[in-house]
Amino acid sequence: MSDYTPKPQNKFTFGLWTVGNRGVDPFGSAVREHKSPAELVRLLGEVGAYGVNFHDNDLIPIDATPSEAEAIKREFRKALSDTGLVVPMATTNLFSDPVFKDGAFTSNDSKVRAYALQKTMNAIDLGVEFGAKTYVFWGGREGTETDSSKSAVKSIERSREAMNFLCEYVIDKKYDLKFALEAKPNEPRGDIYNPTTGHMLAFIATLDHPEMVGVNPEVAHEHMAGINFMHGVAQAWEAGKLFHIDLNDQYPGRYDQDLRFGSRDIKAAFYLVKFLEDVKYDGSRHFDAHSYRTEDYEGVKDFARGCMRTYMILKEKAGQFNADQEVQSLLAEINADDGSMNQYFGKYDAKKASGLKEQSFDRVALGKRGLRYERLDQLTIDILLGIRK
Ligand code: GCO
Ligand code: MN
Ligand code: MN
Repeated sequence: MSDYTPKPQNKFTFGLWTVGNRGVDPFGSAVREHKSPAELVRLLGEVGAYGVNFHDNDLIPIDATPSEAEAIKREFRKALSDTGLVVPMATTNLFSDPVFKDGAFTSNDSKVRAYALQKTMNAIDLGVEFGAKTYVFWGGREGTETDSSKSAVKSIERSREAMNFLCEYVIDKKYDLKFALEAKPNEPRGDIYNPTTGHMLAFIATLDHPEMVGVNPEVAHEHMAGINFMHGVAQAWEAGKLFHIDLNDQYPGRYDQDLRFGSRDIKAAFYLVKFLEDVKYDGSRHFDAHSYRTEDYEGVKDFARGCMRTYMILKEKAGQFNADQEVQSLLAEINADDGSMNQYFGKYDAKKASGLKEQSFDRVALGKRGLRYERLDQLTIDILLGIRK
């Protein structure tokens, strides 16, 4: 029997807002009582998490007085040291307050844009105070319901200006902090700018300090857009931009569900975990999800334990896949290469190009070759369903 107890090296983290989610939805009010940040840290300690992340206002309410803020921080710090939990990531709430109803960095109102910058600088200070090394930006309100209201180009320019300003702030303060931008196609706005991880990667390349900025892809967000999450993660990884990751689950074509990791699409979750483990991604495995509205706090613990357990089971399955003789011999057969084409690959030169133009190919024979992907996929399914030893 394998041991699925979470270990610090798994780097499993949760946001205060995830286990602290009280089940409010557009049709109903809270079903779980409020718990303080310190209480939530203790809950996470109990289930074996490694770290906790927060929005500025998860920790300190937006209207708290300086002395209230100090008291909350003291209690939170004590809970961290009692449980051994760390704070690897922090972020800003630029979406809940009515001031952000038309966006923060992309608002048409210059006072709102300036306030958003001020709030973010303060939130960065708070995150750094607790040791965060990654700072996430999720622009939930940076979008529109009607495109009569804003210029899409101007909004990208405003987003860029804000990111450039905040990168300089971090440099100026000599903070050891990098930014991770999180895309989402919609919700809460009708449409959100930079809707996918791919859009974010293109946006980052236009910044003044692209080396400080990467992405925080989220399973649910890419599934809402109907695209393959692992492919986006792989592209970010290949570009050296996978700074953080938000794990959860989601049925495509629905509202933002934030389901327990791996509870909906086991196969997609498997390929994702296999990817992260194969490339030795060493960042946080952050669960940005919440328990069903049917649950009390015992159910919230079941939810949190379930996210980590499923990850570890899938990690074990990935190891099994990699060690499976039949899988590996099929992969070897599929990738068999006699090296005869090597002369044509790599950097272009005119001799290669003319040589390649002379080469004759048996197109019909090449097209007839069966690739055995049905067998390979069934072996994958057998591994996932636990019948292959
Ligand atoms: C969502 C987002 C958020 C962000 C969080 C961190 O769909 O609501 O995923 O949970 O991840 O604000 O920036
Ligand atoms: Mn989300
Ligand atoms: Mn998220």
